[in-house]
Amino acid sequence: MLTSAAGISSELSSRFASARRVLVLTGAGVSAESGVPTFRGGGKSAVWKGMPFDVFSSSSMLESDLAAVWEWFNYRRAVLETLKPNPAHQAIAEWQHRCEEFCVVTQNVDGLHQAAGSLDVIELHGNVWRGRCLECGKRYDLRALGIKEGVPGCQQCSGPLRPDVVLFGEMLPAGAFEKAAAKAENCDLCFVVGTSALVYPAASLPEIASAAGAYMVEVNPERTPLSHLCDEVLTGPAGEILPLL
Ligand code: BV8
Ligand code: ZN
Repeated sequence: MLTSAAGISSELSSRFASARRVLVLTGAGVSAESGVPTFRGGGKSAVWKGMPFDVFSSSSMLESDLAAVWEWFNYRRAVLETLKPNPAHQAIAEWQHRCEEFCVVTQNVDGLHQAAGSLDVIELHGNVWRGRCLECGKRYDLRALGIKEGVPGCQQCSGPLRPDVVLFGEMLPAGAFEKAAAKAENCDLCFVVGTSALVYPAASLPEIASAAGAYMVEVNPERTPLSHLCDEVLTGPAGEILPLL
């Protein structure tokens, strides 16, 4: 396993040039340089109103206090409103034109990969800019809805809306994980960028890619439980490292 600081090995350069099927798995770290706070890492864990973020991002909180979950996600969208993709998102968006088959699978809900131009992004955990009716399932673009306080109502059936995001204890969107796992099983080269690799089932995707024989590259300032699986660990910020490729 090669560990290089910001340098790109000749091995990786030639593999990147010849790879036919490339998979990029991202977590909150890919958005860190856009100013989006990560959930973990650097010895800290995100907190909201004095409680760990995953208390508010949970199915039990949704059931017990939907308005509190809306308050938490309204805050998140307000933070994201002014933030832009960073060079890491831009590099990944540019790569898709260089490979025969290319797929971005993200745990992030911020929509920044799409904003940078990435196509067909698999969003394992949903998207903070979408709402969904708990009664009829109708989806809404929350940018268009202009949410204020409290729980927004469905324009179709007046049922309560929820953020269209996968909370802890909830299933992933139907088919999303299966589609991502199939990509992991078939890729030649797999980048794992900016994830602490603690949340499942997303964190099992690099394991699938590695078991299927992909060349594994991790990009993260810190080591993670995946680092030992990787052929190369590029230690540093994604916004500086990915454009080097
Ligand atoms: C499921 C959306 C099964 C919400 C998220 C007990 C009760 C309930 C569930 C569980 C439980 N125990 C285990 C579970 C399963 C649970 C889980 O895995 N928990 C873990 C924490 C133990 N998983 C689930 O609940 C999943 N569902 O299992 O359902 C099921 C089966 C049957 C029936 C019903 C259900 C659902 C998980 C999805 C949860 N939703 N997000 C929201 O955003 O608020 S997960 C949340 O964590 C975010 O989406 C985030 O993306 C994700 C993972 O975090 P990371 O992306 O890795 O980010 P993190 O901050 O952790 O790390 C950042 C990394 O970046 C660090 O390594 C840092 O070093 C690095 N970095 C920093 N700067 C940079 C950088 N890297 C590069 N460049 C930089 N500049
Ligand atoms: Zn409805």
